[in-house]
Amino acid sequence: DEWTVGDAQTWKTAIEAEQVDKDDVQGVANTVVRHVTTTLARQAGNLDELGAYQATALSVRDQLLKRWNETTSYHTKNAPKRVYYLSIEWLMGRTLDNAVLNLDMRNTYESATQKLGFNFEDLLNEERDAALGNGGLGRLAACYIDSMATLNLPGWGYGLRQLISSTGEQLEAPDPWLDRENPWEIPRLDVSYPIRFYGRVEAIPNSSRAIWSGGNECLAVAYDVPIPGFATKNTANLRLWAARPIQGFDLNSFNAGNYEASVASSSDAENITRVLYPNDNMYAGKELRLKQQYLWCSASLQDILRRYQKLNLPWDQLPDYVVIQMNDTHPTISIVELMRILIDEEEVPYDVAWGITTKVFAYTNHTVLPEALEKWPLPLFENLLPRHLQIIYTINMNFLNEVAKRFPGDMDRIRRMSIIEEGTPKFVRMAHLAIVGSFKVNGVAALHSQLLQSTIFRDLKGRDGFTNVTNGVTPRRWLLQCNPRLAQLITDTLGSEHWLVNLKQISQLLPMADNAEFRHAFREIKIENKARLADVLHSELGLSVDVDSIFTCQIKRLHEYKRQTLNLFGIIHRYLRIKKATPQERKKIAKHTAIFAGKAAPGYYIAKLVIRLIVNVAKIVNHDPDVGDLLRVVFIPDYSVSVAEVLIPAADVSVQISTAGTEASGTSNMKLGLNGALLLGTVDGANVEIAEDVGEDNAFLLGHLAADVEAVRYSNSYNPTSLEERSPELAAVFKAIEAGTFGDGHVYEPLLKTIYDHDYYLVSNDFGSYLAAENLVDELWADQEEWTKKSIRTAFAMGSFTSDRSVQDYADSIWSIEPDPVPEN
Ligand code: B1H
Repeated sequence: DEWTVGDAQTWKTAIEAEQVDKDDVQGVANTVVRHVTTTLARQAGNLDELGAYQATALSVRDQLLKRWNETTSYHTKNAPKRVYYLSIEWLMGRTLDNAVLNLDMRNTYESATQKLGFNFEDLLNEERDAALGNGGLGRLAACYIDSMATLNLPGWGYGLRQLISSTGEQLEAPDPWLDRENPWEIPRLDVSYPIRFYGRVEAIPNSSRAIWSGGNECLAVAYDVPIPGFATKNTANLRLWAARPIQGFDLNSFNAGNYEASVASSSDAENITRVLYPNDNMYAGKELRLKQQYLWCSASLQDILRRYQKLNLPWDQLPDYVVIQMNDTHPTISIVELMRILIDEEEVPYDVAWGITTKVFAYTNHTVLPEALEKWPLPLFENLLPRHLQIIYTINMNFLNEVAKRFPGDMDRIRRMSIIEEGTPKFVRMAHLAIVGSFKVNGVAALHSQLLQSTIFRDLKGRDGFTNVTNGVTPRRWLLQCNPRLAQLITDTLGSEHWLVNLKQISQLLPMADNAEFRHAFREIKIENKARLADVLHSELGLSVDVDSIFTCQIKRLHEYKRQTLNLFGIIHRYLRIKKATPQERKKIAKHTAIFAGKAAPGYYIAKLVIRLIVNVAKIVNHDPDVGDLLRVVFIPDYSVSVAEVLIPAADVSVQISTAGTEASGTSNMKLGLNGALLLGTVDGANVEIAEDVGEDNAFLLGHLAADVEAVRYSNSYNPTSLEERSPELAAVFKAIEAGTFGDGHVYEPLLKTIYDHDYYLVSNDFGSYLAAENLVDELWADQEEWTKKSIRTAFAMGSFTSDRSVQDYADSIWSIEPDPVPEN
């Protein structure tokens, strides 16, 4: 057996000696203390909570790595077809709690750390979030790799190891999340690949090959993050790449006394992967970003191909062993990189290489917003990746020839479909390249996938090339971990924990909506979660909120299309109503706590203004004696996965009010629904499927439909009516803002002007409908039993929105891969 060196029995005994039984509290304590004394070189007397967290994390990591080793060696021997999920963002959040839950060792670790003198919850709070992402797209990747491991699907994730994420309004300094040792990543200094930028290309006569040389080279070095599945030995791997200089430290410069020069090449290279671009749904054509994308894609492909080459099979069988899922267009250059490696380095003929490549890649689109679609200025692209541009020209020529055959003389169609956009400068359209190079393209919710085919990609892929895979979220983090009491109630009522890997089963609990005792238990849990959030708001922000008020939650990136404004203007409308009401009338007004959380991209001026207005409205409303406890407005700074874990279980209402046709899916709608929040939303993204499953009686739908948006938008621009005519209520709200009710009235002019003028996102057109839906919310709240029924019906109708279902859909309809569980010995 090639996997054995030396004496097999010695190895086996040594590995088994490290084994800790999952219920063995003393055994776990031993491993924690071993890390305290020998890894951290500390003792009981000088161990603070951070140290105790680190030692605990290292002990858990040992458990994960054992399983990781077993998984990789088993899969190496078995050589199943694997999926590689390429995502430039991985919004993982914290790991410790999730890991001990997946290992079924939470109680054991809780007891062991307790016995060592620490409170486990406090240790959990020492961990920094791994925030290698901005919003839904990055968090989706994190949920998917959790499900891949849980479903025993052979697969790895590939990403970039960004050191800092540039953030929005709230944190002025970038967030250096890696300034402490990160116990969850394993540097693999031996796994590295050379990456070239710039340089020149020489054609090789009488072949499609070329030699790309010169320019700059650096190294991509691997860092591995083990990803445990729930209740399985299978442990997936997330491999993150960091840029390093190829020669490292320049000793000659150092010895010559030039210290700066000796480290310059080193820090230049390291800068390539240093920052996470902070945009969400917004393309910013920066050269450094294209460098990041190429480094990540090239390193991942070299890694994947090296693994394949160990099988000693011909290249044309690659698609039987490898499928690469592209999370949006950010990894599209990997299509061209595979072509380049096959043609230039492996001497595979062009047509054969193209046949292989187009059986390996699949592309997920996450947005129809034009400002988010990647298109690289051709001169920038050509300068950085000259050989890749040549290959793109060939791909495009072959593609357009086919189009011309199918639609003779249709030059306009050819112009629309081309991978190269004409103009000065020209652009490389990455979505077109991704579609042409993939065997499957999918959208992320039913409505979104329809819109892709009927609008932005109408011309590009007919037939069976398009499909839908509706997004999902992992119920381990988004229910078991964040809402342990609700999870326990479900387990107790169903009599098993199996729902955690088969979420459909919670639908068996739907009839419990009619059980008064169950409703009581369910409501108590919601109130307890609200109280936990209220405590945090009080201690962190000095704010008191009433747990008997309706907690409405809009938690997502700040973006005009998501319409935090609609919510905010609704709050101002409510405030004006309270101010006008008599004390008698006030008694009838439902109490609201409006919670916002989310970041704005640093350069997104209007989004920053919205945050400013929310914060200033909060300052006035929260301290106005006329308001009393009828209304609170909360903006939570530094939104993160960990903050979401506290907010989501406490929400009564899930606010999902994007302009119809703009939000591809949304995923906070799923997390909030699963935790019993009623949907207050537009007919957009996955809201459509959620409303269908929970039943329209149990949700509050509002606003214009996607099919009508274009006409209303057109009319806003070309047959303009006054705001007063479109919405008298909104006109009154604007007057209050302009009068300086919330301070610096003139500051908000640019924000208000977007709505006065074109109102591209239909805020004024949907405002009346929004207020009407809110009135229904308030009415229902007055009947707590009815409310709880709908809340229960919502939570237990969410069985489809698990990432296990999504990933299974991908495995069946796109990846064609099978589970390959590591045998229990
Ligand atoms: C989503 C993005 C996105 N769609 C470009 N598109 C980015 C686009 O840095 N960039 O250039 C970053 C992010 N993110 C979101 O994906 C959608 O808006 C959500 O509706 C969806 O739920 C989520 C996951 O599919």
